[in-house]
Amino acid sequence: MIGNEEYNSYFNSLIKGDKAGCSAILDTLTGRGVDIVTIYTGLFQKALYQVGEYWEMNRISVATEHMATAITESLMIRLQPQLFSSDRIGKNSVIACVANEHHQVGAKMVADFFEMHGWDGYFVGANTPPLRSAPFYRE
Ligand code: B12
Repeated sequence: MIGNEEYNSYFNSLIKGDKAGCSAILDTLTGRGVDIVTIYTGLFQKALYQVGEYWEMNRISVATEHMATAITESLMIRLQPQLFSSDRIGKNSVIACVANEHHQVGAKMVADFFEMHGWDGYFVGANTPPLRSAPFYRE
């Protein structure tokens, strides 16, 4: 559970570019045992949706929106060790954003949810050309 006050404090830190402040709130949440799905959707996703609204209303610049996304991606990386703690179940998933799709945070979250459930989730990234155009790897 993430309280309103905690969320607001995170959001304000995020749009000010206060990485340390965001990181401290994340530490408080993980220390309290808040699960990754709640953190991803109830903190990171919620805040990025609000960033989108602020951008649409011209309350923040494109630069601020980029910065908020970069901070979010760095915080997601900090949670990676927890994602790999579950037993592997021998299944693979490949998650890619189609060509010209530059929004990659949501798709990366999906790949991370697979990891959490024991899959090997390969996240290929934004703006991926059709995979049929080349093999993954050729000897
Ligand atoms: C950050 C951002 C960007 C960044 C992305 C950088 C990055 N590293 O990803 C950049 C600067 C590239 C960008 C560009 C643009 N953006 Co933008 N962007 C955003 C913003 C603020 C956050 C996106 C995000 O990460 N959300 C958080 C994630 C976690 O949420 P999510 O993507 O919805 O993902 C969840 C679910 O949807 C689902 N999901 C997502 N993918 C998948 C895939 C599968 C397989 C499954 C099962 C589920 C799933 O699971 C996820 C986890 O719950 C949004 C605001 C918003 N409402 O999202 C605008 C937003 C999406 N952008 C918008 C726009 C207009 C643009 C641009 C056209 C702006 C422009 N004029 O250039 C370009 C388009 C670029 C392109 N060709 O793709 C609009 C889209 C409006 C619309 N209705 O289409 C939004 C909504 C902003 C707004 N309020 O107007 N953007």
